[in-house]
Amino acid sequence: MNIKTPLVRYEKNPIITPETMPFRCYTVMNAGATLFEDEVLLILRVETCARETEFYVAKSKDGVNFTVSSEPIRYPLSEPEKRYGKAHRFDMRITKLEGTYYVCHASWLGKFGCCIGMATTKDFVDFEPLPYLSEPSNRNAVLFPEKINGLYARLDRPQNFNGTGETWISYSPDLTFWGMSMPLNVPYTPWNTRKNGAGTIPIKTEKGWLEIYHATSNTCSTENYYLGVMLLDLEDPSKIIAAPREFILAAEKDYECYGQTPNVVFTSGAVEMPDGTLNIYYGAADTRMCLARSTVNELVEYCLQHRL
Ligand code: BMA
Repeated sequence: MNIKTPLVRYEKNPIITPETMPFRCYTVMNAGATLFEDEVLLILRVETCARETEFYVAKSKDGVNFTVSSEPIRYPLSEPEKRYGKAHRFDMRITKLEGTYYVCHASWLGKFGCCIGMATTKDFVDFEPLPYLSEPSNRNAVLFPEKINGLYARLDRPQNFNGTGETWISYSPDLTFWGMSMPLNVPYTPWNTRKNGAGTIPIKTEKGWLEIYHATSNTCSTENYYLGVMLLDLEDPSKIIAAPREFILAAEKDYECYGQTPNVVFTSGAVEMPDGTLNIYYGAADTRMCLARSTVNELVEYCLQHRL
């Protein structure tokens, strides 16, 4: 397949695979991404061949060729983990806010279910967990890069009993107490009827917050993941200004269709490069890391031209 999209896949995808990692592992995927000290920094989700998950930092000057650290990050336990054991943490997102880096991720706390965990870091070596996890079932938390009307704001995706889930927004004065929760009414199209959840950190533009998200729908054999894009109101991001009907990325290349979980494209981070290119990093088939490119302007215009 060669579906037209406002994104351009990097021609040498995938950019990081289990085979190119500096140690033996099963998968490398769903990395959070940010700019740190003039380099693109990814926090990779790495599964060992025992299927245990750790986070590893990878750095790159050009956003394509990455050097992966040999040790996983040091990340102390939150209070619920001290009591019940380390959660299965996965899918890190990285937000720079007021000079500090905040990370949000899923924390699967055994029989209690999937919660949201958060931590701060200044150097991506030492991480300080916020003491408490969210209640289950929730994941795909993405912290906005600035306060909105004086409050921290985050998108997340609570899960319903039947496995479906929609993106919500919540606010907090202190990153501990969250409320004023409101679902985003992402219009249903045949590719996003099962789940949709935030992907990248929202990017502030004059026209609104630009957000690249994932969404799923079932075929007779698999749950397929897609990437979509939307523009949210600057003052009240629970209001969608534009959410084009068409996906911007579907699993169609071999490296997106074959692997641990077939037909998955899943983003947790994008970085605007000094030349204006927007590098969108995404996990493919829950097995390897890939790159697609666009620009913020192009995606904003795409949203506005294809608004419902
Ligand atoms: C979601 C998350 C992602 C994963 C995706 C596809 O629920 O767990 O980490 O990439 O499923 O398996």
